[in-house]
Amino acid sequence: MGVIATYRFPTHPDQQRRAEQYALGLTVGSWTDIPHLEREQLQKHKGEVIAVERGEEKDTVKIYYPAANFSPDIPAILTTVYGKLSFFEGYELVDLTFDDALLSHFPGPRWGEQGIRHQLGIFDRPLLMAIFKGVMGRDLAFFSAQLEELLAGGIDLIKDDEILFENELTPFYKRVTTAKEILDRHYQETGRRVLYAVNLSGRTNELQEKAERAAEWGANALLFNVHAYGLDMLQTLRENPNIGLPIVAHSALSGALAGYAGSGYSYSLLVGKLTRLAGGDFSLFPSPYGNVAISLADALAINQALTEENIFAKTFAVPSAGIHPGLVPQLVQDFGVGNLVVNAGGGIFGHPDGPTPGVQAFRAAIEASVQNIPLAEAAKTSLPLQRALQQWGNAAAS
Ligand code: 1AE
Repeated sequence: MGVIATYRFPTHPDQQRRAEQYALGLTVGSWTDIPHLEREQLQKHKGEVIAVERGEEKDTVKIYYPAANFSPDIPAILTTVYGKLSFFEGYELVDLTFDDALLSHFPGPRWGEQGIRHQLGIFDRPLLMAIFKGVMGRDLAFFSAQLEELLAGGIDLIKDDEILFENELTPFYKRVTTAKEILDRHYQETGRRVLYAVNLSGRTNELQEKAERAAEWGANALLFNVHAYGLDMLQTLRENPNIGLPIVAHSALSGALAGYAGSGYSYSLLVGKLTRLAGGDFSLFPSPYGNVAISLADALAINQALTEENIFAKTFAVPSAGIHPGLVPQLVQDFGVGNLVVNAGGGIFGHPDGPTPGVQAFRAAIEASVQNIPLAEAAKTSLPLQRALQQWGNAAAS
């Protein structure tokens, strides 16, 4: 039982020997010989170089770490495989391969793509999520009015902005109970369930208690800034049966860990594979098209890690930032229909006629994209879409 870490190391003429030194140094070895250590006893702890592939700019190195070296949790595994190497310039950790025994220690999403679709009763199209914008400094009446407008347009999910924290005007528990009342009434009137992900924030030691209370008070989803707290905290929330809510894992701060070419983690490992393994039902990350962007290759690699077949449910991909209706065909082309959440803040609240037409424009763009109908064609029968395309353009046509 163990884990194989795949790295990209700066090229070196004798990479094999160097990698072997690292494999030993990161497991049983030290910077100097320690003669009294019993080598035989340490055999089962020894790291092993599995492969070295020479490249032009970087060499790919795979090292196997026996599970005897760590407890089966993300902090122990990451510290083992990358703790020291993370200080070396140009040393990237691109992937981790867990064997089945180790994988079984992790929960994966509680709900996942299928569980969420069953909750919402939507099976044949990407979901549409709105981000509350402009709530900071506003009160609950404003929050409620915004929520009503989104519901009137036909939204599927709504999340807090990740920068909305505990505050006097819209306190956490009041957001939960206010939203519950409105969403329950919406369900009674329309038969449509809608999820609202409230931002679970505060000190780490308060989070479980706060999330349990939120569930009791009627919250139906959580937003969580995973990388401000750590992946293990996401796992803790996921595993707590008294919480049991879908979790929208926001990738804020992951740019500092994965965003700089040539160093750190890969996005696919951090925001893809590990976020899924730890229990994110949704993984929200920058799309390749907007104002806060990552490369298309990175975004597709995240999506691959969220959806590839393994023992876990799939995690929804939520490529975000600067998304407007004119980008929907591109999103569907790149991420597919089944596992995609189209997510927008400004692209809904900045619609020239307001948030209700803002949502309607997206719904029309999603319907058209699923049926392969050009947006310009769909806009002939949807004024909200027509107005959105005038405002932000039609990426497919440019
Ligand atoms: C990648 C982060 C995107 C995000 O959190 C956010 O709030 C986006 O807002 P809009 O859609 O760009 O207005």
